[in-house]
Amino acid sequence: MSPLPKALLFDVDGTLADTERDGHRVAFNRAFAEAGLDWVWDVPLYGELLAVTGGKERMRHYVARYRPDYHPPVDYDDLIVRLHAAKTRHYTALLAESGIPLRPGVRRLLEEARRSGVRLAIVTTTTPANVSALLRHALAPDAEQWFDVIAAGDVVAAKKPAPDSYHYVLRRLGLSPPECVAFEDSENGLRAALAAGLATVVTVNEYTRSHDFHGAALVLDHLGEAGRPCRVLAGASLNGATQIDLVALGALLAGGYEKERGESREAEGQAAPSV
Ligand code: XBP
Ligand code: MG
Repeated sequence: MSPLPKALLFDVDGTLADTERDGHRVAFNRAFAEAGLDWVWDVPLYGELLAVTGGKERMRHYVARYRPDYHPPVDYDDLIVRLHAAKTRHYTALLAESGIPLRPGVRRLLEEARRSGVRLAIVTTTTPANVSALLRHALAPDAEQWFDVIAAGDVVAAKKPAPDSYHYVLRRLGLSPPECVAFEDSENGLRAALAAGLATVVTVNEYTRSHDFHGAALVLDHLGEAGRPCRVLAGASLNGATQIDLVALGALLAGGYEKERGESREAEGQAAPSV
């Protein structure tokens, strides 16, 4: 059997839980309404806005790209900060009230990793308070302690698709890329993880299904759990397995992934190694 990975690095929004459409988007709209702004982010528009990571950056992008009619006030920078703080308040309240469940297989894999001594980390562009709220409400009251490192929000200046947050986490863990597996749901996230040299498993969602996931070790509908088999959309064959576990991830790392990934950059569409 191949050695198990030493750590699993998880993105949050879209990967641990489907938080964007019914969580972040709703919270942004509540913050805008509260501030008396006529900014309304419907479901399709929000899909376009997700191209920009980070809530503050996303609001600025919306104004620049979609609202030529809006004349920013002199204290525009402060306004963005205030709106973002209000949005965080609404988002965390929403998680506490209605909750957003973890995606299939997430709890199973996290629990398996803990039992097996495989370390866990979070690598996200979302605000730290949002991560705490999601972990507490969807996973367990003490779930923040499950993770050795939580890199969130402005911990690095350059957000995904820059690899900086992954570099930060690898440094803090004291591990090298071939010892770890990253989990992402979006093209921006995948680019960040690949640029840090990490084997990456992508679980798509409604917003990211049509993204370009070239270079991913595996692209799945979800991680799979009992009674809910996962489906491989691209990449390694699972040889009949119906869920991603540590043995499958160890095999993925041992399968000459680095070599294959280098080659696959030249040969568009090349299959990743067989798990
Ligand atoms: C998702 C994001 C975040 C959230 C909003 O990041 O891009 O910006 O949509 O969060 P990831 P904030 O998938 O890497 O977790 O408003 O707190 O920035
Ligand atoms: Mg994501």
